[in-house]
Amino acid sequence: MLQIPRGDERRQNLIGGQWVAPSTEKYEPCLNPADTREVLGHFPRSGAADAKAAVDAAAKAFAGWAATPPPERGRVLGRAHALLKGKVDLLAEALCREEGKVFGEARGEILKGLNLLEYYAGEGFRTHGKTLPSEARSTLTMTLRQPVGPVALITPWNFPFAIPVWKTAPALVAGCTAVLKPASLTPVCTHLFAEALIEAGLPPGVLNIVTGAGGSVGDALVDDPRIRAISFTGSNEVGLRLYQRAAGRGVKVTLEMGGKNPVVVLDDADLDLAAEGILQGAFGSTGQRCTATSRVVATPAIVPKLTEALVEKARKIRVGNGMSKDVQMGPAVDQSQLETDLEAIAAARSEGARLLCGGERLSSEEHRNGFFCAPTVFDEVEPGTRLARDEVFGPVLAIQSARDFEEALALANDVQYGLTASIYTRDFFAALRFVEKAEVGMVHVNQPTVGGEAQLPFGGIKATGVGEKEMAEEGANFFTHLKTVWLDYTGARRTTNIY
Ligand code: UN1
Repeated sequence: MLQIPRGDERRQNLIGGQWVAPSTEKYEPCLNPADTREVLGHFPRSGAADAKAAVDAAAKAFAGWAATPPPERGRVLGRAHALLKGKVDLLAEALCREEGKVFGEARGEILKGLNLLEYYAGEGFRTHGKTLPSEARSTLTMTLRQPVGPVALITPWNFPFAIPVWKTAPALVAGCTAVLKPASLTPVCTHLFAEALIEAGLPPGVLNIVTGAGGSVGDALVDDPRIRAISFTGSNEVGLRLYQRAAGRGVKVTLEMGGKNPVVVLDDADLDLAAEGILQGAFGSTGQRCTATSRVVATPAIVPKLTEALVEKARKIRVGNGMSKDVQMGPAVDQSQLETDLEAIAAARSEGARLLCGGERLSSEEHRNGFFCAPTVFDEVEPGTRLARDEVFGPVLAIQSARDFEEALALANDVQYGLTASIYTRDFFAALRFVEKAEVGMVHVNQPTVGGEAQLPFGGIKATGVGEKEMAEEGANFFTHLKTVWLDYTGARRTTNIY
């Protein structure tokens, strides 16, 4: 029976199929960032000993789970999907209240997580290697996919349901056991997901959950010699530190980190379509999305009208508690993220960008108990300034002008990140040239920069991504290694030298 935790409720870590108290005996409250008087339970602030106990459980469960036929592993995910499908509104409410995104967006995230569960449930039937020809006669050569072992999954606060699902489901269907560390700020949806998996018949120890700080729990997981792969989504700073630690042990890592995603708008674009898409990308999820639109690069004939439309619409966005029906944008996730947003705004002003709307914390009666920043738009954002290059992870949009398509493309690529990019144009040739030349892992034409689909590989290049893409077949492949097999059925001494 899934329920959103009550304020005074204590949740525990999931280790070896049991909910157990942390060795530290410490807990921290999960607060609603739209109204911090609202508490969604208290969650363990665990330590390294709890991480170790979780790895013990994952290591113990590995042989049995790896030997379970893949279709059977997939069926567990399928049953969890069936259970959660009837709970979309409850899950969306939990998500809205723990992370702050508005109810409609929260619902969208839950549905996306469910699509991923559905997809990976079927992947149990499709996990495959290849048969390939051999140089030798009467020899069958092929590859087998085998689970790498127990793995660590470290997830961020901004997609508290979809990202835990998109790492856990492929790991489990691939035959790995896992220790999942959700972000300390947003553990609720992860717990509800785990409860559904248990009810669906997931054997003890196959998925373990430990909440706590990255510095203690995360590092203990990354350093544990039994953890054979690590999947991380979060900041560049943490991701790269984790990568260095993991490199010392030579284990597989996939990192999905920052973005500074541009939307290029050419003179011939459909203005309304472009404005809508940009607003959705920039202010949806309060801009707290690695795929968020943080830059607009537009050519001369469309810049004035586009800017006017964006500012007019941004001013009208209703900001507030995402559980209220007419609210369109929620809060920053916590005080620290709000400060980051306000610092980025101050830096942009001091570097000469022109503030067109927003730019401040909202502090009226309905905003007083949350971390609300107004939707903010700047133009005259010079290349090389912080707002042109650094990820904010908040509702702050930078508009830049470009002479023509070539300059727009150059500006679009002029950042360290490479997650996603979009172009609005009716010019087929410009669109395809952008698809070819945009230095990103995912590109959209006449669409916002955000989003992803279960069956489509997700991830970035340059400073955004390391390792295999997530979701789709690639997402499950990361959790396997490929074994190459020669089966010789000549029954005689070999004459062909295959070496
Ligand atoms: C989306 O845009 O729907 O952390 C997904 C993030 C990304 C997920 C974005 N890993 O924002």
